[in-house]
Amino acid sequence: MATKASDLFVQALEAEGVEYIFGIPGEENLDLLESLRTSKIKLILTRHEQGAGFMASTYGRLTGKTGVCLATLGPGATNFVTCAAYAQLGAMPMMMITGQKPIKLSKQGHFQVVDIVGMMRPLTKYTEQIKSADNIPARVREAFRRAEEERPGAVHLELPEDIARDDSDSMVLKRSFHRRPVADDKAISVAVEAIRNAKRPLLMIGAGANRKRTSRMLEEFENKLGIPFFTTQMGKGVVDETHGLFMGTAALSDGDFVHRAVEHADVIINVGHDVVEKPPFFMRKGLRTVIHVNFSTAEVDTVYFPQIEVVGDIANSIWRLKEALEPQPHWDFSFFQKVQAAHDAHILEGATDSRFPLHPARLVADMRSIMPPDGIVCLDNGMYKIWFARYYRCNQGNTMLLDNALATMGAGLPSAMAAKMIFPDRKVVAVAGDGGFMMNSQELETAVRLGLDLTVVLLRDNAYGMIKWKQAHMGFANFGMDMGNPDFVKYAESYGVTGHRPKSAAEFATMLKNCVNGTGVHLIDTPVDYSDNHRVLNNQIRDLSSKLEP
Ligand SMILES: Cc1ncc(C[n+]2csc(CCOP(=O)(O)OP(=O)(O)O)c2C)c(N)n1
Repeated sequence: MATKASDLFVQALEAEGVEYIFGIPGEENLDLLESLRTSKIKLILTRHEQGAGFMASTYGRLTGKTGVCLATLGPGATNFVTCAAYAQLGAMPMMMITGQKPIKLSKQGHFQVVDIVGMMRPLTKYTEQIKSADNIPARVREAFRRAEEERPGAVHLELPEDIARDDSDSMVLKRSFHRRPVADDKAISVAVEAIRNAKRPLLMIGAGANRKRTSRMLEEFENKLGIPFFTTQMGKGVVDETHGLFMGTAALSDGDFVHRAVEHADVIINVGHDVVEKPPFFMRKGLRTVIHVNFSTAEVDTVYFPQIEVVGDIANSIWRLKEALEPQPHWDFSFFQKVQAAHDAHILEGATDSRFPLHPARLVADMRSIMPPDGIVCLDNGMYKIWFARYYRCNQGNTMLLDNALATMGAGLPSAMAAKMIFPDRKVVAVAGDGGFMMNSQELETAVRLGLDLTVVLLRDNAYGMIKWKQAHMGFANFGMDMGNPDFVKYAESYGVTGHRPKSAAEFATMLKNCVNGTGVHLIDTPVDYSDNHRVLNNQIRDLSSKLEP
């Protein structure tokens, strides 16, 4: 019996295991919406397509399954642009569904018509208009396959109104089971040889290692071999950062403690890094060997051209490297230990600073002591990201959701909402600046409507702080950075969110604890003191790290 195309589309989504669709429909999606109404899939209505796209991306990031979002044609679809880039650069499996005017015969000319498939081409792994109802099962299956396959990313399907209304005899295609290919034996033995012969090997963990199974393999590798490790921002938590071999997170462009260790290493085992995430500049011709351990070959760049590549499932590669290697008596980690001790002493500074407005290091220390090991902190994009990346120690992967790929503002709150929906039993906090928060603050209404237990920490400096810091660092006068703000407590309350405003650092810590352990949506509006940015993040680090001698 023939099936209506929009029903077939929804059945295909169900066959992929889709639980939620985040979005805002338009009239061109109404057939699809009607098919969704009677399906098992839950529609999560948001207040801006950007909120929906960020939520779908975070769903993909945290589950490894494609997060799905929906918008209408034209203006709805164009609002997805930033989210497409966010998922694509951040390697998050995410699918956008958009509507379109009838393609066979439209009475409305070009009203609201934009070439969305063309617009999505540079932003996605796969973008197609569905031109026939019969193609729906294959298009949907292919979109999911591409979104989830390493390296994961964004995909897009456009379902025109008239096609959605057609009938088809096609049948939904089931997901097929496959395993990732593993690295070649020769590549493993070349890498083993290089690591065995190294004098000062160092391990770097990047975003691509933040996958199921890889954490356990890396932890076993570390425990057996004792090679010091550091992470990129998006590799945080893959191995517990309270591990005795953790050297820190590369959060600044240069001059940090971690960079001194990198300069000193003769072999770097680079697990899951990709050039989208600003790496420490470790390529030095003839000075050290870089071993690229990843799902795919290295994208060649002026900052990255590894000499050895181990390409295949990362967890399997790490396991085989671990099995083939034994700790070597000639490995010398003494300088790394010096760097680690200096770094550890340095990041204690500020943790108990009682100044108010709040010192960022104190904020991070309080957050760490209040959040349980599996608690999730979702950062928007701003100055505090550097402080969190350097100072916050993650115990598990994906417990600090930050975006060091597109590095967009506006994703903190929607990401936290998706995290809470996926893990209702875990504590979730969003941290945002007054700039980034206001880019998607309307999603507070969605959070309240969904009945989420969530805390938003809003850092108020009445400025685009991070750029202000860079502007000052470049010796420019303060210009174009300062703005005013609404009364955030009243603003929160108008959404049904409980608003708080501390008057001291101690009060902030108590408030944060109560909010995290409470129910409902809470917003803590706290002023932040960024006056130490320059002293600590520029001068002090450079001073202290440059004094370290091998
Ligand atoms: C969508 C977007 N617009 C602009 C930028 C550039 N940018 C990066 S950080 C930043 C300032 C962020 O200000 P705020 O959210 O208030 O946080 P703060 O740095 O003050 O803590 C800006 C404008 C960006 N990354 N993303």
